[in-house]
Amino acid sequence: MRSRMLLLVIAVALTASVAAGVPNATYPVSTDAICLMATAEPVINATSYNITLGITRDCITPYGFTGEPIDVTIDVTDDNGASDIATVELILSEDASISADDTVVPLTHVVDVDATTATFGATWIVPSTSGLKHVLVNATDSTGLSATNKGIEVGEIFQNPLMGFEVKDGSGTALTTVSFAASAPGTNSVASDQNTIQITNTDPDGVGMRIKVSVVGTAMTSGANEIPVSNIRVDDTQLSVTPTEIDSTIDPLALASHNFKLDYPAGLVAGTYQGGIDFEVEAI
Ligand SMILES: [Ca+2]
Ligand SMILES: [Ca+2]
Repeated sequence: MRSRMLLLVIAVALTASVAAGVPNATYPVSTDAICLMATAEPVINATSYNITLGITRDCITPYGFTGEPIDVTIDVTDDNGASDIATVELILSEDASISADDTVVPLTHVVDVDATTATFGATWIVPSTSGLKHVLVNATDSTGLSATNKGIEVGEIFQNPLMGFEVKDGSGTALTTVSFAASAPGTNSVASDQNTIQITNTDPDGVGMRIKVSVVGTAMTSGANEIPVSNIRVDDTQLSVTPTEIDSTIDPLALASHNFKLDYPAGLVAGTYQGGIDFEVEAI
């Protein structure tokens, strides 16, 4: 103890001797402080929730089909610092509360927003199950504290919604046949007896699904004779043996009207000609 005191005195004496002979002197002293912050729970910033469908679609409820990716991000704040946030999870639940049968999607750190907030995200692949899922969020920090608003619902996702449509004839009966009035060879633009054909997008799950409609046709044959498929038109679009789009968009619960027409080829042999048409409907 005595020797340490002695060393101190020598040190001060040396400092004083360096300052001697100059008009200004600096005497450095270090500072320190410990800021004690109470342990704080994470807070989920529900309004920051963002969902991006792998296949962009207009919709009321975000939806996807099996195998499609859906990207989600959300911000979480912790007053102990963004690095104190330990886990962030998306919980997909049939009801509005967290339970054992829910699907848990771990989110990973994407970027720090500021000292206390970070963005977390994941790409989730739509599984083969169907139905509406509530999207809940949970977060914990390094001390195991759960978010103050653990389980908050930030949105909904519909997995594999039903696509629904009706094809009816002009009198509102389900369409089974498209027939054309008996005509002489070379008669063009013979309207179908079933016009105007009506296609309704029924959107059974109410997700706001829009649909696109294409038609595939076959030649109409009578024995060895045929009317080429390209002689059939929907509105002004010639059909073919591959899908031909006849309606690029039918809004949910909307009805679209289309007219089938046939050009009887010149020189066609008399007979009853039969073929087939498939309506192909796709969610867009
Ligand atoms: Ca904390
Ligand atoms: Ca649940």
